[in-house]
Amino acid sequence: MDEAAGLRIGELSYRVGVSPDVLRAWEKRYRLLRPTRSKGGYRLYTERDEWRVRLMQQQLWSGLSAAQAAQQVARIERESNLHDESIETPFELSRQLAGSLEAFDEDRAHELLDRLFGLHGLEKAIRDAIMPYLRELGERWAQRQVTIAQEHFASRLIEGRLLALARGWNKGRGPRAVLACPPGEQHTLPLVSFGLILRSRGWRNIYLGGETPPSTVQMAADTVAADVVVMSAVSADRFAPIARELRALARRCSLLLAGPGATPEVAAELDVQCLSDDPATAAEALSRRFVIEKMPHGR
Ligand code: B12
Repeated sequence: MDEAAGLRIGELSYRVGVSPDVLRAWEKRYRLLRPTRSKGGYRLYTERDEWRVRLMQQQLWSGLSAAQAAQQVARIERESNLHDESIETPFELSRQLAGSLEAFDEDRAHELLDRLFGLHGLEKAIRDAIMPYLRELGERWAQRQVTIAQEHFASRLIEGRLLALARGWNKGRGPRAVLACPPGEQHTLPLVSFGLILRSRGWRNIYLGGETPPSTVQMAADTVAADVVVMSAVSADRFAPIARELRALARRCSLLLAGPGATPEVAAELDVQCLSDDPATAAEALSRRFVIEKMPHGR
């Protein structure tokens, strides 16, 4: 992690979806952040500070009080003995994770996921370790190098971890996203990952999961006055049979399709926008389109 101080409070606040007031309070009460000062007296934060805030958020979402969460952050930082040269990269951790999951070693897999999230934060963990690992798992499954049992064990364990982080992701004041997969689609992991990154940027999620008919997605979107509805699928075949309903949905709300099934042909045919990036990049790009609140460059 880069230790050079550079982020002003407004930028840090934007990146993590936590208001400047709360960041200052965490600094004062828990010494969570250790900004230096610019010549003009502005607080300057490092990427390590950003990492601490993201970790703090994860602890809060798992139900801890702010004081307990800050203690956890300090403990993880101490135990991890954070030196850039000594920590494993997301790639290295994903290799070890693959080994433990294929050996059905649940405890070790959880330890490695703790380490991955703790050391690298949610966004890097998802983009640089979990997504590449899942892709490779699929390839190895297709080549019969891993069994269905191993693939199911691995994906269920990761799903459990991601959904545990999702607790309370509907709270707050940010824009609202309704997240669902169309009928026939059970591949929910990238959608949950996308929701988690949106959450880390202050969004609220209403998660409907796999196999959800568009009519009911519409009902949820109307009920919560959703800012966007995101539906993802691995194959365009999942969108084709419900084309009429999707067009109707797109007329009533801001519908975005995602995943390998959201091809340019599908976008053109349905006249709907598609998210073509990976979940972390797509969530970041989408949240940049929604300014949660004007954040002054406070001191
Ligand atoms: C885990 C997994 C499962 C789990 C899913 C658990 C869960 N809760 O999600 C289970 C066991 C249920 C499952 C079942 C099946 N699976 Co499966 N599965 C996978 C695996 C290994 C990972 C899926 C995943 O999370 N992908 C996420 C990333 C890794 O996928 P990606 O393609 O790289 O996506 C990139 C972008 O498209 C984008 N993206 C993708 N989705 C989204 C969503 C959003 C919102 C955004 C913004 C971006 C985005 O970001 C990614 C990273 O850059 C994949 C392998 C793979 N390559 O995906 C197979 C895979 C998707 N499965 C496959 C198959 C064939 C099946 C089954 C038919 C197997 C069977 N015979 O039962 C069933 C079908 C279930 C159904 N009806 O949907 C095939 C799909 C082939 C196809 N194109 O149709 C794959 C590709 C495996 C393979 N190599 O053949 N599977």
